[in-house]
Amino acid sequence: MKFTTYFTMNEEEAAMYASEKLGYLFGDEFHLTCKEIGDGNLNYIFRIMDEVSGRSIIIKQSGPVARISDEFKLSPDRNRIEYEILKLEEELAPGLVPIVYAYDPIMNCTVMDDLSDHQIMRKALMDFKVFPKFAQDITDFMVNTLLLTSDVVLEHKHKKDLVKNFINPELCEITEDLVYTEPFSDYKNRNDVFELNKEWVDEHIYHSHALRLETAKLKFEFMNHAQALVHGDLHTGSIFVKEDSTKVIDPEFAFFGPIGYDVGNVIANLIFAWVHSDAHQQFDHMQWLEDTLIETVDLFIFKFNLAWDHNVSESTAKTPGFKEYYLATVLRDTTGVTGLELCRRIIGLAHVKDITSLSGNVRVRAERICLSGAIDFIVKRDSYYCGEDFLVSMKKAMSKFAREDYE
Ligand code: SR1
Ligand code: MG
Repeated sequence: MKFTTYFTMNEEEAAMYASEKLGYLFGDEFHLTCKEIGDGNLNYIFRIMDEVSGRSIIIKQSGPVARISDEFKLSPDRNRIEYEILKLEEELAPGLVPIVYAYDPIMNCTVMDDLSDHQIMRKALMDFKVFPKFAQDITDFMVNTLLLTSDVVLEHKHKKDLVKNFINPELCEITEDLVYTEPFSDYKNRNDVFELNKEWVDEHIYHSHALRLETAKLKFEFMNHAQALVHGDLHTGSIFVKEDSTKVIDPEFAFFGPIGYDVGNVIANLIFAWVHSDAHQQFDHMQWLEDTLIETVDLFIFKFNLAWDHNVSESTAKTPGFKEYYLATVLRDTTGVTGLELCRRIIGLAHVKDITSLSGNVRVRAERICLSGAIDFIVKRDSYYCGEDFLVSMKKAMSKFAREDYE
């Protein structure tokens, strides 16, 4: 087997692939075994273990269709994008992404560090764990990968070359449909609304003209604002954590889009963890999440300001007042995207376990809290200036749905 023609591998074939192509990563003698460990919506993740050295690596292979549904036919070029972005992100935000070793454009796979000493953040938060360095790390990651790939810092022709290289139409289309369009109209009939919330969603979401209008504006912002190289899917399932380490994975949705897309995704997914902890009445964990949410927004603003002053190279961007204007638009987009992500994970096709692990009226209440907060984030996105503003909205949303009424 020479792996000269593309096919989707099984465990045995992935082990053979590693023996044939990646032996140099293991030393003179090796005995490789393989397990497929992917639980995401799109790709196959093979963990290759060498029983001689104890070393392990990951091979991530893209198939021609998504795992979640073969309705999504996707270019395997997403694997190249992921490989190239992980290399760039390691330069911009060292230590915050896995190291990549190889990319194979025939088999459409990328080889990278095995992070099995870390845990997927969503799962860890659902087990009520806390990560004291998270807000510091994720804001370093976002400020460095986002501001430093924008026109504020990069030479414009270089930036436009990057825009060309990271054009990602098929994965952007998924986001345009699943995040910006379907949750507010269900025109493709793919939404998956929890039975007990169907009427509520119909009344408060599908029948809201204000929401339809504001999400249309946000969608065109996403499609037309090539502001910086965004990760494009920065939820807690794309983040590995352990107590003293954070690693951002899975940047296959990356493209040049609005900075707020990444920041809003992080905030929304902290909110999912928060309602999950609330549903389990884990009040200490909720408090940690509240502090982390506030710290994430406020540190992002603080570091963005510092990084701007330190790195701005564009002459007009140095005009007094421009930084404040620019940051205000980033916060406005962040707030809108927080609302979009909250809606689409509850109404749309792709859910999150923080919510789906709940049942009955407890889930009904958790969903309504998220959706009610989301409506404010989308419609009033101009009036959020700091972390506390986000928390105030979510607490207001929670106070509308008394726990006793949903038992
Ligand atoms: C068809 S892909 C569905 C979702 O999974 C990915 O992780 C992205 O979040 C996408 O929207
Ligand atoms: Mg992913």
